[in-house]
Amino acid sequence: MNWYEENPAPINADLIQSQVQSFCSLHHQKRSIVLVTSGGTTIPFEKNTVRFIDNFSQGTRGSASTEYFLQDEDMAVIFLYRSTTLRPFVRHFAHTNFLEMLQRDPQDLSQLQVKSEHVSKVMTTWQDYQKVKMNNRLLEVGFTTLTDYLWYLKIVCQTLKPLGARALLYLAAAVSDFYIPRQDMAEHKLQSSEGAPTVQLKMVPKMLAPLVMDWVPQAFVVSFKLETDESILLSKARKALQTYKHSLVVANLLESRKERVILVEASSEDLILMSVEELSKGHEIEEKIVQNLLTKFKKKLES
Ligand code: PAZ
Repeated sequence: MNWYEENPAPINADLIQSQVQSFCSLHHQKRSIVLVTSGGTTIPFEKNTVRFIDNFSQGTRGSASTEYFLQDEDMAVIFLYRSTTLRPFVRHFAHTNFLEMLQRDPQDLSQLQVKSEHVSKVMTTWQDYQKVKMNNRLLEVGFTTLTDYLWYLKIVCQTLKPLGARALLYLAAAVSDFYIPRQDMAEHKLQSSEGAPTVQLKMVPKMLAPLVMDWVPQAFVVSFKLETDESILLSKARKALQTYKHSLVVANLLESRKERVILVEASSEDLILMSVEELSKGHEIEEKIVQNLLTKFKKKLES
């Protein structure tokens, strides 16, 4: 039995399918479509979930990259993201209490206005967002569990297949390698009175294999490799490329992921670095990653 037979689709799978289908039909003739995955998946312990295994990913990479892809008007983005993590545009206010950004309008006390110190940032972000919204170039699909993520990933990929080489996959989500099969999950909240549970995790099948071979065989597929031990990072990235034969692996270390990444291709490597000055001015490494990838993607498309 394959993983999809063992794990039933989420109840809203048909709705997601029809949203993705309409989005792809809208852009099919004129644009390339990028699937950006972002944030981490959860592994629930119980069917009525109270506890779950999670991971660190905040969705900075995915949400920031989405904004840079959207700066190119030839691109539309499907943003498949962990529901509680950062989203493009609104991320700029994620650490601000929005009630503290507002005040009464002195001319009309029944109205609220944005405080002067926030106006410039709110205005530029709002304008960037409006530009994208006007052409409907962003579709956001939220997931929580590994099961949601793997089902939506398949649905999106199969819908992108007809775009051929005009589909770009940017798989930055931190997807669990282990899961608890549904039949082994408790129905209700695990009870401490029954003692510490023994949980046997199973390996999640590597979906990059069917994705590259069957779901989107002509797409430009970029996967990410995260490690904490620098000595194994490049060899693991190269191994992934050899195994799955996709376009490129972005290799990064947990500690330095905002300052340094390596784009690994079959016969070359590009080191992308941020200087202290660039970082202090608020520049983001995702801008350089996306520019580099778009150049490669367009070159392949034209060849
Ligand atoms: O989401 P974030 O900005 O906090 O982190 C990004 C990242 C490290 C999850 C991403 O760059 C990445 O490497 N994703 C793949 C992780 C993996 O190897 O499974």
